[in-house]
Amino acid sequence: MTFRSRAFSGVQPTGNLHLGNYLGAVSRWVPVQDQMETIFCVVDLHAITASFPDPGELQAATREVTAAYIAAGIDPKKSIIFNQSQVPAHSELAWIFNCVARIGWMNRMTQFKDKAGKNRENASLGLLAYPSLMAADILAYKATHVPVGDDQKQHLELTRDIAAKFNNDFAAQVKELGVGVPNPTPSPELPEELFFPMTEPMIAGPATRIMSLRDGTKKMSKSDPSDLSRINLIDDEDTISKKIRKAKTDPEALPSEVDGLAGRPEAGNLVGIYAALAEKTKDEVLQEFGGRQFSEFKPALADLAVAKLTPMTSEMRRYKEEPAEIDSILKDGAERAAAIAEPILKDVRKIIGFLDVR
Ligand code: AQP
Repeated sequence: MTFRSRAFSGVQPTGNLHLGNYLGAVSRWVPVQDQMETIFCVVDLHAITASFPDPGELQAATREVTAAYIAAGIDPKKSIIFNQSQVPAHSELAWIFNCVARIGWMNRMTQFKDKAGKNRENASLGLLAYPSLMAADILAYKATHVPVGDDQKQHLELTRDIAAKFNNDFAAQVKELGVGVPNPTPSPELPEELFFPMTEPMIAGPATRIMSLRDGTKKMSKSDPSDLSRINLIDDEDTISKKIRKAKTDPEALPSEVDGLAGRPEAGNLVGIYAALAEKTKDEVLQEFGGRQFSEFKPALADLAVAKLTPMTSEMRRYKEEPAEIDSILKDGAERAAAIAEPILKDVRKIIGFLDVR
């Protein structure tokens, strides 16, 4: 017996989805649907860790992110699509993982440091425990693969640390109950049988970290106060073109080889965006545009972005008029997700020794 190949990923329903979320995550999920079982979650429990959004806005954003998944090519028949709060296994396993993970591990997370800022004492406990909930999201399904952007690398390493500690701490019970799987890559650090897989990140391609259009050293992000820093998936043609026209650049022409992008973060970012949208490598893009000025490259990038993104935007607008359709997709997804997670949680309770009297 081996772990079944299964991918899990998600996006928070906080504000508008942007080009970084699309290129770094959602667009890359589409081909995975044909490679393995896929579960895509709208992670609303994560969306309350920084602060509680307005309830109506949280609901609207949950439907909007779901619409974006479908408009981007996630097929609700092939993939499970649901919102996290509807499957209690996430919260239950997260609590157990809070007791597996060490405070020191959490304190080292750079995303926590960034988001908590100087006022760490005042950040919610949920923000500190965010990576433990993320580990639960993945391992409640024993997911073997997680397609995400580069910024999630450290959280995925922590997921593996939690899985490794659980597998080691409970190795005897796992063996006794017969709920383990032979470790596919035997190592002295892990027992022969694993309960949780050692999940592999899927972080690849030219757009694993899309940067702000205003500052090539900062990640494109929903929480950047400047709307000009990002392209939102709901932006119309004119707005997309305007944002690309106004994007920060340098005075040099584009180089003919990727090495020439070193020390030019804004140029590197725009070439990366072009490459990802055109499904080409950065080298191929520079073969075409090397030696040309931004005054020529930016209009070509704007045309490409408009051609790629606006059909999706219209589809998202259509779904906005059909909230019942979205809700029924989420309901079906939550039932299918719970059917996978619940037996896994049942085993976890047995392994730990929670008395089952039901
Ligand atoms: N700039 C980015 N480039 C590539 N991938 C990105 N992702 C986010 N930003 C970029 C990927 O999108 C997925 C979901 O992200 P999330 O919604 O969980 O939240 P986030 O990473 O916190 O997104 P933001 O925009 O940066 O939100 P704020 O501003 O609230 O922090 C993940 O796979 C992520 O890698």
